[in-house]
Amino acid sequence: MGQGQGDYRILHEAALRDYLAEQPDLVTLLGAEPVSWSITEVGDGNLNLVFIVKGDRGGVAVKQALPYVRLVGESWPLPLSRAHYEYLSLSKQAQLAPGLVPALLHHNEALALTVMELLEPHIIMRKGMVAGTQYPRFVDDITSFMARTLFFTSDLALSAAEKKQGIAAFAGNHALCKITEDLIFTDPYRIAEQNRWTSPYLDALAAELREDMELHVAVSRLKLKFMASPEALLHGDLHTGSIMVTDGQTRVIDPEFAFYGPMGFDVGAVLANLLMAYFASAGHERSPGERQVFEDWVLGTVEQVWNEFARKFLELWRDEAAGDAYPISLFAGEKGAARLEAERQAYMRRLFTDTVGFAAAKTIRRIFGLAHNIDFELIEDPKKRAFSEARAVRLARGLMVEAAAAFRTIADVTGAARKLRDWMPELSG
Ligand code: SR1
Ligand code: MG
Repeated sequence: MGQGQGDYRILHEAALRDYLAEQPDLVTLLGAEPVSWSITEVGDGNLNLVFIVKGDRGGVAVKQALPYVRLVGESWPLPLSRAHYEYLSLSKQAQLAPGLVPALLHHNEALALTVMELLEPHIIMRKGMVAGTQYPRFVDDITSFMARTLFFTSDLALSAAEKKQGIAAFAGNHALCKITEDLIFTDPYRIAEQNRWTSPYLDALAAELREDMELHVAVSRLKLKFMASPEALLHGDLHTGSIMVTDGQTRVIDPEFAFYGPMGFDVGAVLANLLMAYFASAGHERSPGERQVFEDWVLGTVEQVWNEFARKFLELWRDEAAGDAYPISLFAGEKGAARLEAERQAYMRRLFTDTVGFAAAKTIRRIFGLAHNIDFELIEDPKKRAFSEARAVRLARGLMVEAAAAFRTIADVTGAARKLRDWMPELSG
């Protein structure tokens, strides 16, 4: 901390060892023999370097932002400041949702480097779900994380001044927002160099999406909401690759896309990634019985995530509303209390509609955009993969275009997903 700008350099193994050896607290944690520490680069995300460092006393995870998008290379520069926003949001999340994010051990602003608790034996949830694993703590933990981080950074909990300071603190993270604006809300619906899909099987579907004006209107409304609705501090990239799990623990990682945006973007990200795991399940090696059990668990989880999130969010609103929105003096007496409660229910209906729309956008981008996910990518047979993807797209189109009219409850969403389980789309090629 307190380092000057311009001191940035990429720390590969030897330089990282030397750097960590100069941090007394980390040496105490790892063990006094830096030369014996094992250092392994394990980053499999799209943007950064991630190292696991282990000594004879303990281990840490080290994340360093690269000055470019790792997935693409140096031709796509990206500000190092994202490490600052990640550190800032992790600190806030630790305060609001204790025990649900990794502990922060060290941060160097100039090196865009953060040292965190090593999460072991946790694995990336997406990998576990590809293997068909169920996570019993997930619903309770992720709904606490979302309800608390979203509620306590919103106008329902904060004064107008505090809220605006929060918005200002994250406003500089616009390069990361721009990635989302382009890769999620724009490119999949037009010809873009970086798009890809399971060709030739989805060629016709990709072309249909580019001509589908109802869809273009719906996704543009969502894009506007994303850009112009600073409701709360979002994680900003809350997919199952940003969640690490064991049977008994859940930790949310990687909030470098954090900014003040619409709450439904985070909740929709979680639901989308569960729904994609559901559709991908048909393409993975598992017996019919195992498949059924896993898919039932996933759809049950989709329902519980929304229901529990809504319950916890409303409970916070009823018990801990200290913000400048909905002044209590305007809702005095029994009549006022009843009217405010009706308004809370209306607020949640709007949030549900946003959530459903954002879930759809998050799904379509993983099938036609630049960054795909292993749920589908690890289905080796491209035709099987295309069937799973086409089913997910069919649901997503309905969710996006008919969000308010046809999907009023979470059971409407899971019911539609269930109906598409064995649907055989016509594929190109
Ligand atoms: C160029 S970055 C591509 C994607 O990786 C991140 O995980 C975000 O989802 C982003 O959209
Ligand atoms: Mg990430």
